[in-house]
Amino acid sequence: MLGKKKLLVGGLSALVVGALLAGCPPKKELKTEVGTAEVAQKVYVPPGKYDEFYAFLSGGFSGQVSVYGLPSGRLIKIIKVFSQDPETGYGYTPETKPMLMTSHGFVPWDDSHHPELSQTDGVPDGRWLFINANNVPRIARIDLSTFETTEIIEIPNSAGNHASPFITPDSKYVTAATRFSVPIPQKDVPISSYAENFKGTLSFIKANEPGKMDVAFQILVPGYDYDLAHCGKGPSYGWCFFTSYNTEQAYTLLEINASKNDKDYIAAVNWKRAEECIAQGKYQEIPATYYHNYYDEKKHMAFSEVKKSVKVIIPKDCPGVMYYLPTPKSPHGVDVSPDGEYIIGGGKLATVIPIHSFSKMLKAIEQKAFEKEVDGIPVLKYDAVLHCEVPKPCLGPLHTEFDGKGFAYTSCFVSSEVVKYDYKQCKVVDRAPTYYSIGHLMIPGGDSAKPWGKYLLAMNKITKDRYLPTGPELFQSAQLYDITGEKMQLLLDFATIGEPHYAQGIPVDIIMKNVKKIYPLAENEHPYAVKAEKDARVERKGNEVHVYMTMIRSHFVPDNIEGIKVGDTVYFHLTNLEQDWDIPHGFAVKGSEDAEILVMPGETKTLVWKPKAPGVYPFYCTDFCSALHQEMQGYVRVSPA
Ligand code: CUK
Ligand code: CUA
Repeated sequence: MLGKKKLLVGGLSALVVGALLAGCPPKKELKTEVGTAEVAQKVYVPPGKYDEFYAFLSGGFSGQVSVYGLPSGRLIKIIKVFSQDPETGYGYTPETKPMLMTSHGFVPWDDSHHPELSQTDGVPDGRWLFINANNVPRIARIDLSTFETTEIIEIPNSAGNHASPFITPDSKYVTAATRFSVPIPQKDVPISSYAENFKGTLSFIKANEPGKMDVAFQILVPGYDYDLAHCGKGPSYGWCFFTSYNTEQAYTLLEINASKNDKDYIAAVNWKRAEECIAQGKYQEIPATYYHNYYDEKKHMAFSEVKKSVKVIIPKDCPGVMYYLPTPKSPHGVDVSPDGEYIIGGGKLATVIPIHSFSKMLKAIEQKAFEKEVDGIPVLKYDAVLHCEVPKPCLGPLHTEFDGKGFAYTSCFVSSEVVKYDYKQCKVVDRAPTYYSIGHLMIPGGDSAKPWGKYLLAMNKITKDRYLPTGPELFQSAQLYDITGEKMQLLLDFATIGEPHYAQGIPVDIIMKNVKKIYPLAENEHPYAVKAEKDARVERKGNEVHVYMTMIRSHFVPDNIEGIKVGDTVYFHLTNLEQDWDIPHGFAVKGSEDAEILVMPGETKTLVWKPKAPGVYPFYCTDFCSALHQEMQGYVRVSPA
């Protein structure tokens, strides 16, 4: 069907594909499983009933996070993170604009790949969700009591923050790393001086105190490309693992030039050792400008602070801080089993799935089973750290999740399937096709110490014929599988927002018990809040006019505003006096160059407006809030300057 083989391998050179195809099992005919009443029942959530799991999917190039219920696949929320959102005013209002400040100025967009839930004792705890920005390296914290972004830290000395934000089991740190090696610190050099001038950094970001995210330290590493990460747990607590491809150090035509080496690396970083080196002063404090933005929930206002330097560890000054584990071949994902012992690499171009053993790694370090050293970083012997290679698993293995019952599930992009195997015995036990070309997969808790191994979500890169045609642009496709039986069973397709790379899932009760329903008006400390209609007013300060306005079903106070002149800047500060769940009011004024704003119960938000010509302009509530919503409106009169 679909000329599928051509479609899937189109991006790889014939040589590589030839090598890949040799030694792999014959691909079985892919066919859509026909829905049955039994399958339908497994995903049917009756009207008015809740799903079992929240699923948080990254928005990829939409820069946001989308929230779905599983197993229904119902979209229940879009969380605004790295992109402006005209629906609510996020990134437009003066209250939220500081969230998107960076050392490059105001950046209204990014590319978000990996959501990661906070953990306690290695188990997702539902307090926060972290997510990376790939383009301007940043990590955001989302507060899961409000589903709002409350903090964004920029990562200095980095480019392409991809191996991020993978978390330690106690939520002490989240990781960040350079996908693109660059001159560190940045300088103007020929690109051909890559080998000599380009470096990478692996960063550890303090994550366990809301409002206090910061770069704890960075490790300066050879100029490879660092792709993904996962941190150790249980016996491997204190370590994080990062895939490192392009050990060829190619800087042009990477498709060919970065695919030459038979093995690249997984970097094993001992962050406890790094902490010791920091405590002993074995680091360099180097100048670096980066932003930390945070949202004060009582002031309903974001603030930015600029940081000026960062602690950098040079591996040769801190022996034992990291090792390289040879790993075939251009590894993409790296995933750690729930018990913390097995480290699985997904070599995009590999014909096996290598599984490293953490205990063997420790032994190899003790016995100095080194193949060589790179910039003071020992490269361990492959055979000394390898638990096994899963033979002939699939084509193009990328990412792995676990079900907590001894099985690993790896996504395979090229052969477009999920392969299930016993990772201790290294034996494939099942495979299921995906439609089409899976990237990440997700099992709720599947990268934690305690997976809830009931469903598996495949996030596919190519949709093709899965939905009704919508012109050249198609949404991407997610597919839900039941993994409770011996064989995986496809249950459901649903469309996604942007390009979901990774996702996280968690039982709904863990989140639901903390969810807030309103912002208490009494606690509102916004400097322009008004808590009663009698305090609503208009104040002029030179060319600035501040309108302290209230909204409640179904009117604004004041609703007739005069005395505005062309050349003024008008600040409409709207406080929603409601204290009922799910009664937001909106505000839009004719001709505003900004978005509308949507104000939650008890919240204050500001719309800035610069009228350009005399006249009378209407404003209105944009959110249908009562039977008299259509009456919720007013006028502003603008006179000549
Ligand atoms: S990446 Cu997209 S499929 Cu950015 Cu984690 Cu692997
Ligand atoms: Cu308020 Cu519609």
